[in-house]
Amino acid sequence: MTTPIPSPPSVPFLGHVTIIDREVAIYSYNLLAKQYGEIYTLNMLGSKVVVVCSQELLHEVSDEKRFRKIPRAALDQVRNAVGDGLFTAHGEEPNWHIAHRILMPAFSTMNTRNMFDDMVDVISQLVQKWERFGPRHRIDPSQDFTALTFEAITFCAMSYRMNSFYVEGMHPFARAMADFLIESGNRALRPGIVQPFLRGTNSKYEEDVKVMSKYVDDIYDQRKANPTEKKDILNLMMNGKDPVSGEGMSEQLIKNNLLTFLIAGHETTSGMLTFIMYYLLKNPEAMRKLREEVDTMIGSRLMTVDDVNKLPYLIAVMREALRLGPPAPMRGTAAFEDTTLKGKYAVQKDVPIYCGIYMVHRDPKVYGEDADEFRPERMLDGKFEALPPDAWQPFGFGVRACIGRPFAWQEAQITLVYLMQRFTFVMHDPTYDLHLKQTLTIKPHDFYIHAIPRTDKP
Ligand code: MNH
Repeated sequence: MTTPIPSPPSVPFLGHVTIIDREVAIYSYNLLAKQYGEIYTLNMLGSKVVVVCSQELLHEVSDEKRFRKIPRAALDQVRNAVGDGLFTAHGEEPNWHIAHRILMPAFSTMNTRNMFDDMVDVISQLVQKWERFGPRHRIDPSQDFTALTFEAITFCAMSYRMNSFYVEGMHPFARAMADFLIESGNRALRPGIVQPFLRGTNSKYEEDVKVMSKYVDDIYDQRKANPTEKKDILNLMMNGKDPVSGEGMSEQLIKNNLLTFLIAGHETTSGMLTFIMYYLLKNPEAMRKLREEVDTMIGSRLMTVDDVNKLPYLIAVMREALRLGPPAPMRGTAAFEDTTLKGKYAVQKDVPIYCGIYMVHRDPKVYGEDADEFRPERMLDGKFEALPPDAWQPFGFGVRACIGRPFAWQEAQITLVYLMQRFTFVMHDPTYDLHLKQTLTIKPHDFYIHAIPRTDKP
């Protein structure tokens, strides 16, 4: 016996697209979860999707024997720029397997340690900028963290300086990328027959792809012209051979993956850092504990690579911020065969299942009645390890999980230690309450801070 999956009322033809907020879609999905519970189904322009919102259901659909990633609506549009790069490839595309096998060792925790000095180089640029601006300058942390993470991925992985800290406002690449991602999201919610008429929008979209590709071509050409011995990720892509097929990566595949790393590798990490800054400023006790930990464990000496993963409260802060603010708030999967969830909700094969990570991270059955509160303590002292499976999944799952996790993890730790050692922070507007900006990822919107150089150095 199957039970029908709940569904909100809908309009003919468009189905439910009109009830999804154009600016911050995740607010709508979250609201629908509050109204309809842990599972609901929507009709998006004539195609059915199922949304799952609880740990139990996320755990069930995280079974790789029954389900596999499908690049869902907006992600499929991102293929317009990066094709079969790792992030957007369909699992069955051979190029995913080749790139995955060549690149996995490069992004390991061990190899990421080799990038420590290059990360510090980039983080020092941010520290200098904030020191020079001084306490009265209003900082847009999301913009400066985007410059930081963007510079980190190009410099550490490709030994290429974009010089993001030396351009006024947003870097041209970052701007083109943000606009490209927003329009990719809009396209997914727009009936296909409308698209050809949006001439202005379409030519801007193509222009943005060109701007991004121009940087990728330059990174590639420069390396071709000036080979180095450095074992960075770009060299690995150019020279590495797939241990299984013996094949290397073609020029096109390398470029698709370069652009993939530029896109997937910085918006998410800058979102994480911005969420952390917001939650620490909203929770002074957590800020105090973190500062105390950094002062006790590191003090005023320089951080070294051996300090990475050694600060438990810092790790708990990062986990808790990723719980409440998962930069990638949803991911898409689908069943190989017709199946039922919890033995009662029928789901046909290949029907997109949206995993509502943002909602699962607030599941009251797992996180209790104070699930909406920022409490790093719930991630400390073995409590994180004791969470039920898949209750915390900000980096995706299984073979298609995030390849850049060790990179982001190390980068965020160094950044936070450097900032804690050198500044205290205040919110520009103490009454600010979190609201989100969504492109492909989410991050705090209109959030500003001041960084005050510390005079009380331990
Ligand atoms: Mn990342 C996949 C989140 C940092 C490169 N990343 C994913 C997925 C999530 C994710 C979720 C799975 C998406 C899906 O199932 O469709 N990533 C993050 C977060 C951070 C992050 C929350 C930082 C915080 N990611 C990074 C960094 C890089 C990177 C840094 C690059 C250096 N991520 C990727 C790539 C994939 C991915 C590449 C696709 C992997 C694959 O499918 O083989």
